[in-house]
Amino acid sequence: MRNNLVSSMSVLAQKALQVLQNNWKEGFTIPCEGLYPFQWNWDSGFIAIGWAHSDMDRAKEEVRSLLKGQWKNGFLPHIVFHNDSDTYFPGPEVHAAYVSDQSPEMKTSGITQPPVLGFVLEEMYHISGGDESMIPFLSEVYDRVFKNHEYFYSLRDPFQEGLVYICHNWEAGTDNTPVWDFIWETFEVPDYDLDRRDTKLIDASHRPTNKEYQYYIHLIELFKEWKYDDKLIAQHSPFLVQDPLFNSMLIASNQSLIKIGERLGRFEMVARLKQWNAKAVGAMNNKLYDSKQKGYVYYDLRNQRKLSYLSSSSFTPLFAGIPSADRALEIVRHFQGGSFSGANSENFLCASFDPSSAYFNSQKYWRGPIWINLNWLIYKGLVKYNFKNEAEQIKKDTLYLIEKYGFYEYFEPSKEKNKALDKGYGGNNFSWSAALTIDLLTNTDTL
Ligand code: 2M8
Repeated sequence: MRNNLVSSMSVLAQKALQVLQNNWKEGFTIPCEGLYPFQWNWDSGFIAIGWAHSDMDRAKEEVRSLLKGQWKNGFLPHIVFHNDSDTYFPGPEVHAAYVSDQSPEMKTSGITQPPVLGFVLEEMYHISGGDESMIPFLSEVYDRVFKNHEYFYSLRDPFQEGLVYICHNWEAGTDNTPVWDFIWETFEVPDYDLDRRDTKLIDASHRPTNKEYQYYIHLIELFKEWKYDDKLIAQHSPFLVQDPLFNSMLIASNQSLIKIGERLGRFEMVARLKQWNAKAVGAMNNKLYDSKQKGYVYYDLRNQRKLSYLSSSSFTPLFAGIPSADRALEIVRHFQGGSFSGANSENFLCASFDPSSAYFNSQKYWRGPIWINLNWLIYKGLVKYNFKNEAEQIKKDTLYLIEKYGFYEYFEPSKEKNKALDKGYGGNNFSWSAALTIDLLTNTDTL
């Protein structure tokens, strides 16, 4: 096992590891002290990759802890509340997952997040150098991750298209991307009492507005009324979107589960994964690719319309090997003197929303700033398609920002604006920024 790589790690990697160690809470890693004090679903996936480089046992424990929150029907919640904390809103009492007859003993939320676990298992195995001692662990968790995919394809794809829907902006992970503005326009919400803690901890102008939070809470209230029943949600939820990032993560995870399943001899599951996956890749290319925008976009399933906006999510199909080589070339032009790089490379890669759009805001959460997990996914995608220069560029930009400011949650894309800054945005000592820095510094990708 290639463990304890840390002794040969750079100073930056060692600082990153220190962030993970400080955020470790006996069995799982919180994303950020105060701001996010519980276990988050896709955060834990990226964090496990970081741990895998120095402490594979912790990486395994991270995954096992997340799976403790799995529901009977295979659903994996976006937050697992192993612990108590009063620094976050909305907590377990607002989510009230217990109203569902599918929820477990453990307190969890009732919405999910991008399904990264399948490919995280493959990354962990790869980081171990294909070590035999990983096999019992992979075998232990495999069926549960498969069950999560089965849940998606049987309960989140009402027209059996191969694309699954998300029913809440928090499921996307890209909480307040301007794309959701067009969904909020389609329904009204009452005034809820908001007990926000985030805006007490972080500059409120960098976070979603209270009006947006009214929508976020309203959707949770509806789901509770429907006891988190997937059929009722599919029939009535005003938010029902086929998201390019979410489906790309599921497809990448399908592919990893296929490889791992073949190694483990789970041939029936592998056959089903292959069927789902072939349909999913076809549907991504036929339905979600926008040839005018030259990128993968969003489909509003409730209102039957394409939402043709580019965000960093639009490039994540590269990670899952979804586009053809020609299409990949078309996509990558956004990084070569295109809107994301700026005509003369004015921006660091990669803004979370199209910098040429009127909705772009370089400081506000998922409406423009750079996020390290998206950069990591795009970097890996560029490597996969052999775009060496662009892959080097995004890696260089990522490490530059981290090295200059520290392990912030998000960063300013404009090079000009960065000249006047002395920090990143959002929370500091943020776990996935640290974990993926370790991976970028020690990864074995061949460029
Ligand atoms: C952010 O989302 C949470 C809700 O899940 C929040 O703002 O309260 C997002 O950036 C999400 O992608 C991330 O998983 C979570 C924890 O880091 O924070």
